[in-house]
Amino acid sequence: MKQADLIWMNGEFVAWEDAKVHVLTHGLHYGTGVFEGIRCYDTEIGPAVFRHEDHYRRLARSAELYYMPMPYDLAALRAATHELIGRNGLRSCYIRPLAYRGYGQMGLNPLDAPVDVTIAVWEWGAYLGEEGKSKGIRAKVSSWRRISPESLIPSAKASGQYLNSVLAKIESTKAGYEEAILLDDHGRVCEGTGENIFVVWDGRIVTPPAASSILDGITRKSAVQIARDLGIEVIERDIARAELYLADEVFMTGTAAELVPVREIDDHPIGGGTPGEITRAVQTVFEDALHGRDERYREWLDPVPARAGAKVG
Ligand code: PPE
Repeated sequence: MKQADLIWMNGEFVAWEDAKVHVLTHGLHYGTGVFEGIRCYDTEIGPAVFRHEDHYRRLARSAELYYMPMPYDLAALRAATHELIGRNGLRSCYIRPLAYRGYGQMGLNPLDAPVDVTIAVWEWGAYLGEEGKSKGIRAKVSSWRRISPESLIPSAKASGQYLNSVLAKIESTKAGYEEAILLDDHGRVCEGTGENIFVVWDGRIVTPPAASSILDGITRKSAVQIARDLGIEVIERDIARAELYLADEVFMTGTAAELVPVREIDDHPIGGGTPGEITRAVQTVFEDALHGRDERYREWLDPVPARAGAKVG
């Protein structure tokens, strides 16, 4: 990975190489952490964070679901992120806030362990490759099922929950695919390992409902709004596995991945095996929105204040 200079840890800016934790950190053993993935873009109005507050609101909800009191509020985390981007001298970056049960208490009851909060930023290019974004990726339906709401909380972005995604990712990578698609216990399509999924038939976009076993992605919400603004109908309903293979178009969305067309699933070419018209239309407006080129979506951008932009040290 590409290193930056400073990482924010519990209110302090520390050197990248000094941002360390004790080996008996609770979250390291039991996955008791919640996190976010956010991106800052070099936009027409300067460096700006995409849907900044929405991400920190989701972090707070994930923390609440795991009984984790957040020692910093949204305003403090937002300001810390701005300052961190500025002090690292970055114009565009990925932002990774993490709140986790720290050192001091072992055993499964985390309630007496401290809650530590860190924010890291670094330059992270196209998550599924530049070619994936332009030509589309190949995906495989995973043999691993998406975590169910009967045993975990699909809508929470919690560290331990990602073991499920990690298994699916390893399986699809070893099989030679760029991404996995996970189904739920009933065989309904859920999402990728780190992306939501959209399917197009007959000019309409279909995506699994927010209350299904998915992470209710912020990019997902953005894509839905953009599609509707383009006059494209978007329906939230369950999707069967076989429907994927017969789709005209499929695409995935996520902060890290952005909007990526899917050109093949389980060796079935999707549409003509190249990104379709609707995917392209939504992707183009989405990229414009991210970079501040579309006035309609300016409210999604939170500019990094100029004073935070001065590289210190
Ligand atoms: N589903 C999952 C399981 C998921 O992890 C993500 C984000 C999404 C959907 C899309 O959500 P949103 O980013 O709000 O549109 N995955 C994050 C972590 C990726 C990683 O490798 O780490 C991300 O994209 O930042």
